[in-house]
Amino acid sequence: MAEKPDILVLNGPNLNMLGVREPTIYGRDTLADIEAMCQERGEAIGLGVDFRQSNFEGELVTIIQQARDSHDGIILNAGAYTHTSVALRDALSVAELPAIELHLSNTHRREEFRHHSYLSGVVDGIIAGFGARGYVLALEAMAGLVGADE
Ligand code: DHK
Repeated sequence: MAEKPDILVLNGPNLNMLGVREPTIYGRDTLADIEAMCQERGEAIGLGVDFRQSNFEGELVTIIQQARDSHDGIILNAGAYTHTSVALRDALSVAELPAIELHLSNTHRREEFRHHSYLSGVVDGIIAGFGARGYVLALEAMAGLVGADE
C-alpha cells in the first residue's frame, strides 16, 4: 500500500490561546485538545497529521513553502492573517497543494472586517462555524482531496 498522505494542519496567531480565549466564540477546547482529536481522526482515516502553530506571519509563510516538498495537503486556520495577508495567499499558491481554509467561528456572522479572506480564492474549500469539530470535518474533506478514501 502507498504511504499515507501527510497533511499539514497549520494554525496562526492567538490560536495557542484556545481554551482561555473568548470561549463563547472559540470554545473551551485547547489547541492540544484539538491536536489530539486530529491525530485520532487522521489515524482512523489514513492520514498523517503534522499539527503546527505560529504567531508569526513570516514563519507561517516559510512552513507553507516547505510543505510543497514534504506534505500532501494543507489545512490552514490563519487566524487574523486570513483577513490581512497577501503573503499567506501567495504562499498557498506557491505550495500547489490541496488546501482548505478553516475557521472555528462563522466569520461571516461576526464583524465586517472578518468577512473578507485573502485565502478563499486560492483554496479548494472553506470550513467555518463548527468549532473544534471543523478540524475533523476538514480532515475528512482532505481525505477526499488527496484520494485517501478511494
Ligand atoms: C480565528 C481568529 O483568530 C480570528 O482572527 C478570525 C478565526 C477567525 C477562527 O474562527 O478560527 O477572524
